[in-house]
Amino acid sequence: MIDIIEVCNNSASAKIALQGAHVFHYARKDEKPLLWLSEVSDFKEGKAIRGGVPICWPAFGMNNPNLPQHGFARTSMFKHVSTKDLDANTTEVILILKHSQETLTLWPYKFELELKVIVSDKLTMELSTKNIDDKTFKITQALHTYFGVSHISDAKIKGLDKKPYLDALTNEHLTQNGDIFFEEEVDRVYQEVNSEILLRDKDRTISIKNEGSSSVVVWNPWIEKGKRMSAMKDEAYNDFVCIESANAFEDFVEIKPNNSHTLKAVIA
Ligand code: TA6
Repeated sequence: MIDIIEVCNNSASAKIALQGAHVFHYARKDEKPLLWLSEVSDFKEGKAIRGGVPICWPAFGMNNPNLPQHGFARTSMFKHVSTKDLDANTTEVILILKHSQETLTLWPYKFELELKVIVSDKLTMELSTKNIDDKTFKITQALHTYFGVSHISDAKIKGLDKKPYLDALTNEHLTQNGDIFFEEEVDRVYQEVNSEILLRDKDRTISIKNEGSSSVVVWNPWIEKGKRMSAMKDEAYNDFVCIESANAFEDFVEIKPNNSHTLKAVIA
């Protein structure tokens, strides 16, 4: 089993696995969870939890062929640094991952990766990368958030109109026209994103605001890919949409020695 940190305050509850500093539950008081979690997700060491907010780091996708898909952070054991009630409605949790012999073998740079989670009537996640090496390194990354929806046919995404995107299914570079609906597999990396995104569901609207990032990934596996995904029931594609706060592809981040970069997502 993986150690878990549980947070419950007057505003909301949350659960964070030490493995991957993986926020896998967040629900505001008297509301249904805002994050989707697979019913058949593993909570076994070395296996990424399916759902919640996997941390893709130090590479998004297969940007670095020497690393596993989406990097090694989501299957690495973070250390719990602190949990602090800032007030009756707000709790701050900090977790950290530092380089090790194992990570240096995969990725030859010394780093500190800190996740700060602030649980209130909003879910704030700040992923900070500090370069403690003597050479500059480049990362791509994402907070790969799985949002629960009432039904995929009810879901639509506003705020990416006119944004350029890479269609990962066809490798085409296109421009978004209007809202995003889901009637087939969608796997797109949007660039030049600098404003609020809204996920409209039947009975609620979720707001996503990012800082330190100008790329956003939108993904739903639909039927065929959904059947091929690990730790995911065949019908589960109906229940979630991934809207990922990212530094992906050309939105990569170069960090000099003793410098840091923070990717921040505020979900409300
Ligand atoms: O972010 C979208 C994506 O890259 C999809 O192509 C799909 O592979 C998804 O991530 C899940 O990847 P995972 O490694 O978690 O199975």
